[in-house]
Amino acid sequence: MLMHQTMRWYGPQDVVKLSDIRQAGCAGVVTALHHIPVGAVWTTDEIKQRKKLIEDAGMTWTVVESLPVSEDIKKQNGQYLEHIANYKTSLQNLAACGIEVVTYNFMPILDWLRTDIAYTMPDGSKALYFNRLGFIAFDLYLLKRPGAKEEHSLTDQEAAAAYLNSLNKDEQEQLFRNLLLGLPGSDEAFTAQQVLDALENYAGINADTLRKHLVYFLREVVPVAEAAGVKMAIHPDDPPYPVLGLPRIVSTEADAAFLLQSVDSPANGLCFCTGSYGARADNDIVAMLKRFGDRVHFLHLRNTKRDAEGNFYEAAHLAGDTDMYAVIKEVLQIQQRRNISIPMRPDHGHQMLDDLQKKTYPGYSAIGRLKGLAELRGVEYALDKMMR
Ligand code: DNO
Repeated sequence: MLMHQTMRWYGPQDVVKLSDIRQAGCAGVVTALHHIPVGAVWTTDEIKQRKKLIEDAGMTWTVVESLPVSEDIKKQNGQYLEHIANYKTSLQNLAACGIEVVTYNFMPILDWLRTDIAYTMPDGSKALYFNRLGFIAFDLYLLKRPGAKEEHSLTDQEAAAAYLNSLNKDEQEQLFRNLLLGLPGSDEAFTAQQVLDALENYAGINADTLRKHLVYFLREVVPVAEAAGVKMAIHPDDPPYPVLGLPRIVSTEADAAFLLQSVDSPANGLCFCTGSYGARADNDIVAMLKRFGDRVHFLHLRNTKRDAEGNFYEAAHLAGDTDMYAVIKEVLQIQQRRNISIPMRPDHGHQMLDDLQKKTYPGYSAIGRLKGLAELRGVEYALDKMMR
C-alpha cells in the first residue's frame, strides 16, 4: 500500500494551481479556509464550496491544514470557550463533508520561523534557512524584546551584534521581514509592536501552563472528533525549541508521548513533520515513527541539514540529516500493519527553474515540491516492491 500523495494548496489565489498539483501526480489536496477568521466556525457551505473546486479538478480534499487554534485558546483567556465550541462545530461540519484529517498547531503567536527565505544553494536554487545568530540579532537588536538580553549568553550577544553589523541596511530589513512573516497562508506580516504586545500577553505562561491549556483543549475537542470520525494531527514546533521567550511544547519525542497519552484516543494524533522534528539532533526520527506509528495521521516529508552552530537549511528531500529511505521504509511497515494509506505531502521545496521568477509562498513553489514528491515517490515505489 502506497502513501496517499497530496500537496498543499493555499486556495484560489495561490499561484500554484490545482491543475499543477494534479499534474504533479497528487490524488489529494491539503488546504484551509484561510479567509475565515481564526476562532470562527467553518460552515458546511464554505467547506462544500472549497471541496467542489478540488473535486472539479479531479482530486479530493483529504486533509485540512490548518484548522487554526486561536491565541485565546492557547492562553485560555478572552473568548476561548466560544472558540472551543466553534472548533467543535467546525470539526463536525468537516466530518459531515467527508474530510477526516485535521492539522493544527499549538505554537504561541508565531508559526514557523526562518531568517532567510531565499538562501542560495550552490546550484542557484533557493532554500529556506535558519541562522541562529541572525535570529538572536533580530531578538536583541531589531525587535528589541524586553528581557531578551538575560536569555542569551554574552558570547552570543557579541557574536549576534557582529553578525548584524556584517549586514547592510537592506539585508537587516530583510531579516526583520522574514521573521515577521509568521503566518503561512497570509501575506500580512506582523509589525514589531504587534509582536511585542502579543509577547507581553504571554508573560506568565510557561511551558507547564501552555501544556495544561493544550490538554484542556484536547479533552474538549478530541471526543467530538472521535465521535465524528475525524483524526486530529498536531504539527510540531518549527524550529523545535522555545523562541523569543515563548514556550514551545511539541518539539521532542517526550512532548509527543505526553500529549498522546494525555488524551489516549486514536483521534488524538500527530502530523509527523520530519523537517521540524529533524531540526533537533536529539530527535531520532525513525525511532519516533516506530513508537508513534499508530497515531500518525499525516506526514510532512522534508529534510534539514544542521551545522554545529545551530543553523539549518532545508536540504533536498533525499539529502539532509534525516534518512528518508529509513523513514519511508518505516512508513510502509506502519501502513501495512494498520492497513491504511497515510496522507503525505512533500513539505517545502527549493525555488528553482521557472519558479525563480514567481512570487509563491515561501517554501511552496510548484517545481521544487514536484521534484521532492517525485524523489520520495521513487523511493517508496522501489521499497514497496522490495518489501513484498
Ligand atoms: C509550514 C507548515 C506549518 C503548518 C502549521 C500547522 O510550512 O508546515 O505552517 O502548516 O504549523 O498548523
